[in-house]
Amino acid sequence: MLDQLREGLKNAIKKLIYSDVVDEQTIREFLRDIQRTLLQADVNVKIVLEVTSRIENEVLKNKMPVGLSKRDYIINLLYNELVKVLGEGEEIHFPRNECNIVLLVGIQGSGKTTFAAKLGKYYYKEGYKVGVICADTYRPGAYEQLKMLCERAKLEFFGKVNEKDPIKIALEGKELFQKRGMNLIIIDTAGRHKEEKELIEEMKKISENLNPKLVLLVIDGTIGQQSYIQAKAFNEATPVGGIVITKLDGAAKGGGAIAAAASTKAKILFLSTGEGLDDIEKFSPQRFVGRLLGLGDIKAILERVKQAEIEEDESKVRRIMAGKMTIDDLYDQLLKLKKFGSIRKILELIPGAPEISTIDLDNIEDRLEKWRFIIQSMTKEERQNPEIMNSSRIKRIARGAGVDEKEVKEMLKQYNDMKLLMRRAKGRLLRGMIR
Ligand SMILES: Nc1nc2c(ncn2[C@@H]2O[C@H](COP(=O)(O)OP(=O)(O)OP(=O)(O)O)[C@@H](O)[C@H]2O)c(=O)[nH]1
Ligand SMILES: [Mg+2]
Repeated sequence: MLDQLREGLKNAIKKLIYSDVVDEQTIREFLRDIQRTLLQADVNVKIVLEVTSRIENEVLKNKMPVGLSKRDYIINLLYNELVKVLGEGEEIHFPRNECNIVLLVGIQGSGKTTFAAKLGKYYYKEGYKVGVICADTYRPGAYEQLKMLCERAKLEFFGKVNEKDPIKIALEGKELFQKRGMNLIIIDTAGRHKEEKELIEEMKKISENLNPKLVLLVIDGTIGQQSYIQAKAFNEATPVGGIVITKLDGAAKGGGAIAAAASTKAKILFLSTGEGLDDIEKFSPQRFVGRLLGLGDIKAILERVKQAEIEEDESKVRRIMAGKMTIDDLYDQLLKLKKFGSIRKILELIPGAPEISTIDLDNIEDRLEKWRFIIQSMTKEERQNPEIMNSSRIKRIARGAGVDEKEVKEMLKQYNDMKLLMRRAKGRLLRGMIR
């Protein structure tokens, strides 16, 4: 389901995972990818911008938790934001000793009638005594359709072919089912009317007269943008307690789901994923977003990436040993020091490298944090060719990083020492490797 949205999100994530460095530019690009994907999936612009700007603020302003890679951190933020939009609220509960009334509303063709039977069957299997009422007096054939579905689902059904007042039918049905000791009554309503305004007005009246425990707004998952407006209109007439998204099996873009949930603050409670009576599932935002982001796949990707990083590391080490080291390489190696011990390993490879003592490997962790800011304040060109560094550049970088110029110089010295060391060791090292 929601193939396009899922593909888009997955591709954005993949790109992030496979990018060389996760810098501000990578992050902005990632957020743009996410925006494009959500917009293509018909998520409302306002919501898209809210989601991405919250992620951006978190990533760019907050300090990242230790022990988490930036990539994981960002993916995690995206996951949390999407879950938040889809709503985390309390579960619905129908007390068994009460007569719970559920009113289904929504525009024509959204899937109300089908869902009435599905929902009935769902709770029937949970041991509820379920009665279903057809209060759609507008659509020809609505009565027959629901009656047939209820027969298939083995549910009690009530309706009146010749009665034109839906409130009368609903009240009569309610009374009958109450007498029979039902503890769940599901009311199907009309979806078409001369005008949407009249439809909404009718829903309001039914709701006032029946006093339902829950008003469920049924939304077609394939309609996109409109669902935002629709959900709002229904919600203003009769406060929607929950949302059902249907037709998620087909070409649904899914953005409607996200939009509708966000516009009413009502929780999505059920998904409908096919025409069969058992194609219904209880909605869990965590599971839904997990599926959208393909979290299973992502874990595998992360594993593969780790492997790729090790391999890439080896080629980098070779480059460094050839004396072609950039500031990025230096920083990368220092970062990996904790994980792989690369630098130490390289140094150990060098027979009797007396220069080791000039590189202070001890307080490296404290300084790394500062260096991160310094390196982030450097331009790409400066990182690739630190030779171009001069005092005005150093001044600018120090200001940008919020450190003393001394520290910038110190980092550059460290870089030069390291590079020199590598160059000097190159001949010996290569001979050593050949041996
Ligand atoms: N593929 C798919 N089709 C569905 C789903 N739910 C409903 N449908 C189909 O959508 C069409 C409309 O469904 P109904 O249940 O009649 O919709 P409704 O909201 O009652 O429509 P009105 O009574 O006209 O307002 C029917 O052909 C259903 O079989 C679903 O989850 N997946
Ligand atoms: Mg119907």
